[in-house]
Order: sequence, then structure tokens, then C-alpha cells
Amino acid sequence: MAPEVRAFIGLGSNLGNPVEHVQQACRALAGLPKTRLVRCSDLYRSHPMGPGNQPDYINAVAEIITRLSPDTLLSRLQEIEARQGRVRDGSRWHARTIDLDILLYGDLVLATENLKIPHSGMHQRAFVLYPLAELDPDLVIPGRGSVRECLEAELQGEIIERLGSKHESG
Ligand code: ROI
Repeated sequence: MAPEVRAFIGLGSNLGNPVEHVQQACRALAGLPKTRLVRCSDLYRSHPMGPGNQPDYINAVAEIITRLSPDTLLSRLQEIEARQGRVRDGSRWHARTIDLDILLYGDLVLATENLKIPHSGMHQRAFVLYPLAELDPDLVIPGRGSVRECLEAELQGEIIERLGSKHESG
């Protein structure tokens, strides 16, 4: 049997009811085959990173233990995105009902056409680092140091709001 691997999934939404989308996706992660949801971070609101005019994002990070390979996990995440109404228009920066990214997969470093692990730019993004630090500040991003070190090094002036308990699923 394939080994168990600790992986972290980034969740983001800025269309429809983003809080609901992120919570729904977190529940869907709990239902993945060969996978256990350890926990999901609180939800965080931030302005969109990147060009264009689009609504604020709600982001979170989920910790899972999985026996799915990175490729299979990616396919399963894309199925969840499709079920939640994500339309891929080919552009990298468009608004989305739900975006699920493999941030980390054990200590794997991988770069193929389809998949890059660790996820590109994650070590510089407040909307990834804050929820990740909540789960495990000592977690090492291969090639980048710990989450705590990345937070101290990279982020100046990015505004991110941690949502209160009224937004937590339960
Ligand atoms: N900006 C924020 N704040 N959160 C995201 O999840 C997010 N995702 C994206 C882009 C468009 C880069 N900007 C984002 O894909």
C-alpha cells in the first residue's frame, strides 16, 4: 500500500458566498478516498493579489493525511472544484467559486507541467502563510525555511483579516 503522507491544501474563493464555498470544500476534503482530514484553519479575508478588479478572497488551509499520489490528489481536488461550479477559463487571475491547491505534500519537491510542489509563491503569500502558521508554524517549506521564518521575512503591509468564530463550520 502507498505510504501515508501529510499534505496541506490551500482553499480560496471570491465568488458567490465565499465562506460557504470554503467550508463546503473542507467537508469535501474529509470525504476523499484514502484520506483523512486532520483539520482546517480558520478563515481569512484578504484583498485579491494580482491584476484586475475582483472581490476580496476568503482563504483557509487544510491539513490532510493521504495515501493518494500527488497526481491523483490533484485530480480529486479538480473534481471538487468542478462540483462546486468552478469554471476554468484558462486565465490565471480570474475570480473563482473555489480554488484548491496542493501547497505541500510531505517534503516532496516536484515540478511537472501540471503540478508544482511546493505551490508557487506560497512562501510569500499572507493568505497562505497565516492559516498555515495557525496549523504548524514550524512546518518547513522545502527550500524556503519554516512557515514562521517566511512570515517574518516576506510580508510587509499585506492586509489580512482572520474571521471570527461565527464563520467557522461545525
Ligand atoms: N488573492 C487572494 N487574496 N487569495 C487567493 O486565494 C488568490 N488566488 C489567486 C489570485 C488571483 C492570485 N489572487 C488571490 O489565484
